[in-house]
Amino acid sequence: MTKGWASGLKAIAVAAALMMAGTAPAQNLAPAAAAAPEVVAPPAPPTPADVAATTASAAAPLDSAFAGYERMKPTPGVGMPVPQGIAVQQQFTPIGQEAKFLLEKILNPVMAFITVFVLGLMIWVIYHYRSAAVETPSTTTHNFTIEVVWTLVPALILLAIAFPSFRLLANQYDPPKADVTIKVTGYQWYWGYEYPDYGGISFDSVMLSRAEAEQNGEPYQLAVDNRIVVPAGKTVKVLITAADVLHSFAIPSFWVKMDAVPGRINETWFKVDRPGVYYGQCSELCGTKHGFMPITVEVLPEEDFKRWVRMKQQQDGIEPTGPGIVRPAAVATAADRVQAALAAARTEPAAPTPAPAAAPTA
Ligand SMILES: [Cu+2]
Repeated sequence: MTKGWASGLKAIAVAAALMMAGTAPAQNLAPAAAAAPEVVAPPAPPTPADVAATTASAAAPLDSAFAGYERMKPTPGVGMPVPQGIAVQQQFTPIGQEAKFLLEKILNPVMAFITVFVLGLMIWVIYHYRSAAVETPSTTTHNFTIEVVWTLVPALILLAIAFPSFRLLANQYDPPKADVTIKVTGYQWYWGYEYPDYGGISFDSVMLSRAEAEQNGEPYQLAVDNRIVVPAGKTVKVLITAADVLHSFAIPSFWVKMDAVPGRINETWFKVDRPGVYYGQCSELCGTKHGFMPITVEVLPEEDFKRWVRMKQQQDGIEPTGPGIVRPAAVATAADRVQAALAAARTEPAAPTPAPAAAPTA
C-alpha cells in the first residue's frame, strides 16, 4: 500500500517536472516567434534560395534536440557472460538481486549441505555394514523416532525455503505501474521492437557480423544493429510474442526470460537504475539460426532516452509524441515561417517594383 502511495506521489512529481520543463522553452521562444513576422513582413518575395535557407535553419533546432545521443560502449564483464563464469550474472534489477540472493545465499548452501550429508551417510553405512564386517545382519525394519525425524526435518527445510521463494514469485508477478511499454516480436531469426507509447516507433534488430562487433568494441554474437533503448530507473513493461515459431526473450542480468509464442502475448518487466549496455539471447530452440538472434538493451539517463526517441520518431516520420516528449517550439515556428513566406510569394505579384522604376524618369 505504501508502495502505491509512493509511486503515485512520484508520478505526480515527475508529471509536474515534465510540464514545467515543457512550458519553459515555449515561453522563451515565444517573443522571438512573435517578433519574427514584423521583420519578415516588408521585404521582397523570397527566392527559392531563401526558402531553402530557411528550411535548413528550421531543421537545425531539431538536430540539436537530440544531439548527444551516441551508441553507448558496453562495460566488459557487465551485462554479459564472462569467460569461465559459472555463477549467475551480476544482477541489475530489484527482482534479479532478490533472486540471486535467494539462489546463492539460501538455496545453494541448503542443497550443498544436504548433498554432502546424504553422501557421507551413505559412505558410512556402506563401510560399517558391509558383509565382511557384519556376521549376523540386523532384522530391524522400523524405527519410529528416525522415521519422524527424516520426515519432519525435510518438511521444515521446504517450509523455510517456501517463504522467500513465494515472496520472490509474488514480487515478480506484481510489477509497479509501467512507465514505458515495449512490444517484442520474435522472428526467424531476429527480433522486432515497437514502442506504442511513442507513436509506434518500430525497428528490427539483427546480429552484427564479427567484424562489425569488433569495430564497435562489442562482444560478437551478442551485439546487434538496433538496440532496445530504455530510460534508467523506470519500469519497463515488455509484451512478448512471436511471428513464426517459439522463441524466448531472455536477458540474464535482468532475471528476465519469457517465451515468445505465436498468437499469444506474454508479459514481463524490468527496472534498471544503472545506465549501461546489457546483453541477452533467444533462449528457445527456434531453428538453425537460434544462436544468432541476440538481444541488446541500452539503458540511458531519461533525458538521453528522450533524445533517442525524438531521433527515432524523426527517422520514422512520426510527429513528436509520448510521455515527456515535447515538440520543439522553434521548429514549428520556423516551419510556419516558410509556409507563410511561400504563401506570400504566391499571392503578391511584383506590385511594388514599378513604383521605384517610375521615379527616376522625372
Ligand atoms: Cu529464437
